[in-house]
Amino acid sequence: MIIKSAQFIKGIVGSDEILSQEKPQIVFVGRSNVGKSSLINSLTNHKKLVKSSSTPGRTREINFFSINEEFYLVDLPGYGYAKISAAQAEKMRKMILWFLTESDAPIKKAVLIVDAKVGPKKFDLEMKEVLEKAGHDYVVVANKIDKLNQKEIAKLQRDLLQEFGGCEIVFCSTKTGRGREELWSKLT
Ligand SMILES: Nc1nc2c(ncn2[C@@H]2O[C@H](COP(=O)(O)OP(=O)(O)O)[C@@H](O)[C@H]2O)c(=O)[nH]1
Ligand SMILES: [Mg+2]
Repeated sequence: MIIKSAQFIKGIVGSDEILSQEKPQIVFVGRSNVGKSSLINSLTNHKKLVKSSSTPGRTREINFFSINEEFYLVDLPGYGYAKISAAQAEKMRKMILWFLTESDAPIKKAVLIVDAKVGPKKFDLEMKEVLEKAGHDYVVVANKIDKLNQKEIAKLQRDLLQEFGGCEIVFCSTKTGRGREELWSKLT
C-alpha cells in the first residue's frame, strides 16, 4: 500500500455529514489500549497521525483519517478505559453500537483488534456478534504479538480459533511491523 497522504479530518460523536459521503470506511474496533491508534499510525507510516491513549481526550470520539483522499480509516472510541466512569463507558459502548449498526456509514471493512497478550475478552466477542449481525466484513487482528513466545503464540492460536473460527486472523506488532502488509492486503 502506497500512502500518498494521510490526514486527520474530524472527530464526531453522532450524526454528521461525513457519514453520507460515499468514500469507503475501514473501521478499527477494540478495547482501550489494544493498540488501535498505534496500528493506524503503523499502517500509514505516521508516528503521530493518531495520538496514543496517554492523551485520552480524542479517544472519546469517532475519528476520521483520510488516506490518499480515497478512503477513511476510522478510529472508534476505546472501550474499557480505566479512568472513566461506568456511565461514560456505557455511553461509549452505545456510540460504538450506533455507528456500527444504525449510522449507515459506508463501512467497507472492520478491523477487530484483540490484545495478543490478554486474549479475547467479552467485549471482543460482543463486537464479533455485532459485526456479523450488521453484515460487516471484518478481519481479526491479534496485536502486540511481539510480547508472546512460541508457546504463548500456539495457545493464542487455539483460543482465537475457538472464538473466531472461520474468520480472517492476522498477527500484528506495531513495534516490529509484523503483519502490516498482510493486513493491508486484506483491507484493500
Ligand atoms: N509491545 C507492544 N506494545 C504496543 C503495540 N501496539 C501498541 N502498543 C502499546 O500499547 C499502548 C496502547 O496503544 P494505543 O495505540 O494508544 O492503544 P489504543 O487505546 O487502542 O488506541 C501504548 O503504550 C503502545 O505503545 C505492539 O504491537 N506491541
Ligand atoms: Mg487510541
